[in-house]
Amino acid sequence: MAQPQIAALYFDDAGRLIMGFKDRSNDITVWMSSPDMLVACQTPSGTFQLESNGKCGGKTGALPNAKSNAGNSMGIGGGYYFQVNQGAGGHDYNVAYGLTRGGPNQVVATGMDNSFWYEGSVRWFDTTTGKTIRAYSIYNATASPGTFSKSNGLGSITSIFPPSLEVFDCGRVWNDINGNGIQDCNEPGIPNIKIYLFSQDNPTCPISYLYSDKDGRYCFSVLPGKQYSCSINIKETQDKFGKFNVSPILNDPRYEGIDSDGVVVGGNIVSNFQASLYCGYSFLHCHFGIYNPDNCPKNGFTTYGWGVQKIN
Ligand SMILES: [Ca+2]
Ligand SMILES: [Ca+2]
Ligand SMILES: [Ca+2]
Repeated sequence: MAQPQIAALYFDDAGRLIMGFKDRSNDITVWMSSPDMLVACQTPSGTFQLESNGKCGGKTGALPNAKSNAGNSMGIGGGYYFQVNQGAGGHDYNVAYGLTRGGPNQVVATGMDNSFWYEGSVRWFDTTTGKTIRAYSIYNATASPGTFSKSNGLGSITSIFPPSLEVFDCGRVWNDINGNGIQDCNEPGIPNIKIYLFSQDNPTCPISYLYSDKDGRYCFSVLPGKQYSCSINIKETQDKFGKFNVSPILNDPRYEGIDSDGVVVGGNIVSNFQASLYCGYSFLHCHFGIYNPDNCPKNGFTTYGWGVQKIN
């Protein structure tokens, strides 16, 4: 007696739920039973609706109004979204014991007898059309049905992706015209400022440095989770900008991506941080706001000044 199990689940690029079914009876009996693959699509209310007559989520797949090799109607509602059959003279269903992402808008499935009898195979499908893209034979065991040859001989399948993307910590040196410690929309970046990156293990010798671009921006490549400091040198910055005050640092999470991060340590403005644990770009740690105090007389801000007027 058939004992079907959901053996694999995969949400494809469009959010469809693709399910692979294997038959447990294949593991414990001497006859064979074919695997199956079905898809369910999300409805506007958020539930999933199983394919019917080869249609799912408004799309028609590969085998609407499908007929089995014996001439019978097959599939839920009389069809199949995916091209699960082997073709004339072959099996009506030959995937999927296991399945996973096989590329953009593709699912790859383990199955049997793709091109020959007694074969274990993998097969790719276009998830937007349900059609077979390509297939490979993994083994061919010329034995009778009910042996390993076509009885759950292949299990799950897993995608292998390249190593994670790099981690970058990006910042900006900007003219904080109103001295509030936030990058407001009218405040320009300052180009050509040298920014240093240190490991906190060795705060005397920079790992690298670079120069801010025309918009004051820069990005350091960093290792996930490692402790770093980014800094600008007061003298070097003064040579480019003239006298300046350093913007106040804020502790408001709403502004963490656009606030000023540096404090004065010796002759530098320094921000200590831990690099993100996740790949991609972080904008939280290396922003340096400076402003000309003559243009921005403000009461109440701490001034770190050197070569600057005292703000009263
Ligand atoms: Ca500002
Ligand atoms: Ca902050
Ligand atoms: Ca910040």
